[in-house]
Amino acid sequence: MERNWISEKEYQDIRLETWEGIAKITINRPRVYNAFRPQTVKELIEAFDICRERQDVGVVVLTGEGDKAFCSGGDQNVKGHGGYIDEDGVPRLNVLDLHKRIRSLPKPVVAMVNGYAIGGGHVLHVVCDLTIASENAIFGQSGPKVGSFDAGFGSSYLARHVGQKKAREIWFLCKQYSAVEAEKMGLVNKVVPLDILEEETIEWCKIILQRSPMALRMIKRGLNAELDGQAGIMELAGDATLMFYLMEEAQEGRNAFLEKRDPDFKKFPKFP
Ligand code: S0N
Repeated sequence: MERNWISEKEYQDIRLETWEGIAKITINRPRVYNAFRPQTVKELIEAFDICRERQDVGVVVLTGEGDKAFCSGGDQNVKGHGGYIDEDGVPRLNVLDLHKRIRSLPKPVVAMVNGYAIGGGHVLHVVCDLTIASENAIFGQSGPKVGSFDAGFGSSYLARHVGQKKAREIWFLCKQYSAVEAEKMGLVNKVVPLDILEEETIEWCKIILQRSPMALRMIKRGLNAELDGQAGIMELAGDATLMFYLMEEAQEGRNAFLEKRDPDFKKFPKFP
């Protein structure tokens, strides 16, 4: 089915488009298999921030341009001393900030993997909430082969998906895995032919959009909190406060203060 995606903003390295509650963020550097440079990551962070603020967006899809690659990780052409270097000459590893954004986004993020997901590109799909892959997708880490590693989400969260032994195999050997192998090891939710990849992803998104946004938000927070320590608890607790603000009980405290009277909390139920 033809979809009229609406382009939300002009970027150099990515596209941000929306359609009926779904935001699609596409890494648009097919010449380098959608490898990212600091500028790409800067734009991705901004796009995810826009998706967070937008009331009409309920789910975000992350993908790569073309049929060869989802993302091949850091752009090796701009790797210098201390990180990846753009025109400003400053070395950066700002992709870690992107990982945090994806994880914190209080809306589901679906990786639509349309080819290679390698190195830092593999980590990007690992940090997404769900992964739908095309049959030609290939997964793997390459860091120890090309002089890098991600000992953060890219290894610890990966191990939560596939187990410790498999995570160590993936990192120590730097082998590549087919979409079917990735699905078998719990790294991917579903594998479909490339020509229906977007169709299938949209179907999943449409189902997600029918679910309660607050329930999805709290589930994502809870699943993260178990792994993210105090930072995860902070986000879960922040949403509990958000819900409390919506209750008359919290409003009574604020109203009493503004009306310069004692609050009357006695009328509120003390649930067993
Ligand atoms: C993807 C591979 C396996 C595809 O092989 P294939 O099909 O033989 O195609 P190629 O001819 O190799 O590639 C096609 C064209 O694309 C260019 N290209 C591919 N990948 C990159 C890249 N990463 N950077 C720059 N260019 C790339 C090729 O050069 C080729 O161009 P032309 O036609 O002009 O020759 C194969 O391409 C491959 O192995 N790619 C490299 C994968 C890789 O090693 N990526 C980098 C891994 N490291 C990172 O991602 C860094 C991680 C990181 O920054 C980090 C650090 C700490 C914490 C977190 C992270 C994080 O990112 O998560």
